[in-house]
Amino acid sequence: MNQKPQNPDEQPASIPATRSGMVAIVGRPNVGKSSLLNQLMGSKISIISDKPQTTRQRILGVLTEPRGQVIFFDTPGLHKPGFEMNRRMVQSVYEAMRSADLLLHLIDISQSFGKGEQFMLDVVKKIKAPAILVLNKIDVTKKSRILEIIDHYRGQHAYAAFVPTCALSGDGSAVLLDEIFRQLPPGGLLYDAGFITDFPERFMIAELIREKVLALTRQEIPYVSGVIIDLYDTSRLATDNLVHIEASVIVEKSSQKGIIIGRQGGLLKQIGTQARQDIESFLGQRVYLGLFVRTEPDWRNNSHILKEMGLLY
Ligand SMILES: Nc1nc2c(ncn2[C@@H]2O[C@H](COP(=O)(O)OP(=O)(O)OP(=O)(O)O)[C@@H](O)[C@H]2O)c(=O)[nH]1
Ligand SMILES: [Mg+2]
Repeated sequence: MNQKPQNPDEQPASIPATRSGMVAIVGRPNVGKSSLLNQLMGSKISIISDKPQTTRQRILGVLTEPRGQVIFFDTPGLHKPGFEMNRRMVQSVYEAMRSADLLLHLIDISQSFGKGEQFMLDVVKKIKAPAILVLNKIDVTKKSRILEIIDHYRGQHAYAAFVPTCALSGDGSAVLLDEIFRQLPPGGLLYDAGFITDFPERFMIAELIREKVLALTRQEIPYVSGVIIDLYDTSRLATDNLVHIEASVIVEKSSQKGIIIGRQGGLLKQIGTQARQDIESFLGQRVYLGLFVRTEPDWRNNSHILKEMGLLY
């Protein structure tokens, strides 16, 4: 998965890139940004959950086609930050927006327009790069509302285009991709044609575990949980044909630890089984996964832990 960005002078002649650039996918939490990235990429790069604030940092996805290359940045949903972790999350959104050639401003059209949407819109308006308004979740919204919403946004910002999508099914993705290529500046490949993302395997494994924690817990647990990989050992593949992984789910209080472990360890076991299956298909290897739960009070303000999680540099 990881290959070094190529020297732009050494472009393969077989892929004549005509347009390329950075595209930041931005919006409020939970609107479907990561789902859309995965649809556009045709593979799972970014984890998804029904809880807000799932994505905690910028996630890179590089799509290479004969017509060019799109460097997508999936970003955390813009929200009011209460912890160092969240300040860092929000900062990463602004950084992605500032370096983008194009914004995909994603909205959930099944939700009514409120203060949060206005704030997001005001942020988009301040960015010089063109923006496409992506009206997501059309599957759960009346068609008549789509035109209404377009009218509302059109009155407030000069969007380059308006594209309705369903990031669950992929409806609208092809139209959106055409529009993205139309808006991008002419340019060659910025990464190798086979390059997809820049994350080390360890990070993706931690994310896959966190995704299961998010899916299987409720209330404050998704927000107070993080994952650290303690061991990633491929040296025993030759003897037992297993990649050995040990990981800790970090929470803030012992009561939360109890919830994640569950009755007789049931929930942790479920998290571990589901995560292991995903990790095995991601790595294409059989995996031994040892999962632990650790209490670290106030870890979301702890720069040492945030660094370990890759949320702070
Ligand atoms: N019905 C419907 N649900 C969708 C659609 N797109 C995404 N979802 C759901 O919306 C929820 C949030 O999706 P994500 O892709 O994680 O949203 P996000 O914007 O990346 O969220 P954060 O990372 O928390 O900011 C998940 O439960 C998705 O399955 C859609 O087009 N229709
Ligand atoms: Mg996300």
